[in-house]
Amino acid sequence: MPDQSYRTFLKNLEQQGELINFTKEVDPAENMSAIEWKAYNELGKASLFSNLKGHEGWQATSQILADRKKWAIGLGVSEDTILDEMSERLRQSIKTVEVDSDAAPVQEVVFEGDDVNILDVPAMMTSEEDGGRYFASGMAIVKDPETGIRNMSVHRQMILNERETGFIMVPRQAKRIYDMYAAQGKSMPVAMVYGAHPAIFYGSGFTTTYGKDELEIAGSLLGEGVRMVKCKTVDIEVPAEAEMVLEGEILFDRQVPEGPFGEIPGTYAEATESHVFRVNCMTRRKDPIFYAVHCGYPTTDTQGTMALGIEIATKEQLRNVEGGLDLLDVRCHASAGMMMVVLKMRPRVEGQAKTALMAALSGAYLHPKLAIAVDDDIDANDLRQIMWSMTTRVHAERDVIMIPNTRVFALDNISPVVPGQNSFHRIGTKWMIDATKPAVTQADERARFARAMPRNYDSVDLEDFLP
Ligand SMILES: Cc1cc2nc3c(=O)[nH]c(=O)nc-3n(C[C@H](O)[C@H](O)[C@H](O)COP(=O)(O)O)c2cc1C
Ligand SMILES: [Mn+2]
Repeated sequence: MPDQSYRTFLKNLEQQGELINFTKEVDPAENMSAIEWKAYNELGKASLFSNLKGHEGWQATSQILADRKKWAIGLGVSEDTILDEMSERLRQSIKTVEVDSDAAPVQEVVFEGDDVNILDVPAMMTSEEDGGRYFASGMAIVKDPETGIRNMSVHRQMILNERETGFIMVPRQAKRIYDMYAAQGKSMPVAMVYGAHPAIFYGSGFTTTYGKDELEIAGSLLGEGVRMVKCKTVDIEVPAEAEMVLEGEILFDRQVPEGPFGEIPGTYAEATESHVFRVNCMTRRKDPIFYAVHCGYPTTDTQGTMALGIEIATKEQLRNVEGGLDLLDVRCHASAGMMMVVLKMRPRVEGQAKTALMAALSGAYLHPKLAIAVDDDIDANDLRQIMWSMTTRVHAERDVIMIPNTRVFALDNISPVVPGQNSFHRIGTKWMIDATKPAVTQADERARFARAMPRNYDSVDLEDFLP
């Protein structure tokens, strides 16, 4: 029976030297964010904090899924083949299974009503201008009131008081379901799940067609059904091996001021009005580990998670273009705040890179607005090589193309908000850069665009000569 817990994944990260266990006292309201951000961006490591000021009995983690290496550990796949391996698994769909409460560690401890106090949870003050402490790792499980079909997605929550948080819904599937409840004058029942297996977190951040249960997507990544347990106070099931669940509702009749918040592009979402999540019950493990997702300036888990979703969806999207391309890699760079995607490809004919780029800008996700195609001799994960291609292989007049007045990512501050709409509807310019060499028509000219690499680059091993 494969493990479905969050904590075993953390152990695996630690065993593989990917995680730092911080034992000195850290304060989630003051310095935890800077520590975990630096631990990842300067040392490449995930963080576990076990000495948290004011949060006795809790541990917290951050930056555990910020790159492909950590995702590969989480999903038990090889980093080199992760996109294809995941696409393959995602073609299946594995139903959840239900277990009893006593087989569900997430219900070891239960607090109901006024005994609930979410201020106990070691949520961070993340970015400098944030409006408060946030939960950013909560996976909302809700049900379509007509069909009962589940939806699971991640939503940021500014902590308001012991039993309430904000709840931000970009107009996607959870919002569509909320609108159905609200139209009947009802609040939307919801179970918020924190700290689950990476396959489950991946499912929550992944965009597919409406009506597809993200928990079955998680099952396909796990290779078995996610074990679920019935909630205590709402008619919703939750992953039994999670760390914490907050059961409650999104109120239909109240909005509150929320934000600002450092968001996925690395800029702030302005203070706005937010829906309200009211907690009626908290269940958790007896020794809970909180997943303190860092959302803000890259690189963080937020970009790392969405990147992997965008990469896989883009690869799928390109599958049918011109009957199949020689596509070698797809990279959605965290450093560009999810808004840039790089295609590494071998164009077979002139113009093919541009066809691919158009498709890459019209996929399941709105985030990418800049798409760049590079050749097979370029590492699509290396920004230096990408920049080099953009100067030596791009004749801008011919190879840079802009498509104005297109719909772009809701949080892309540089793109104007559609007049009369809320700030999540933006119109911007998508652009593409064909940084591949001129293709076969000029085969005799290819040497002109080759990388002038050092003599015997491949056979010389620096190690042999180091003092
Ligand atoms: C860490 C993290 C935080 C997120 N925060 C939000 C949020 O506050 N609001 C939102 O609408 N989407 C947020 N998302 C994106 C959604 O989870 C994602 O788009 C998801 O696929 C939507 O689910 P759906 O396809 O069922 O609508 C977040 C994603 C991640 C990984
Ligand atoms: Mn969905």
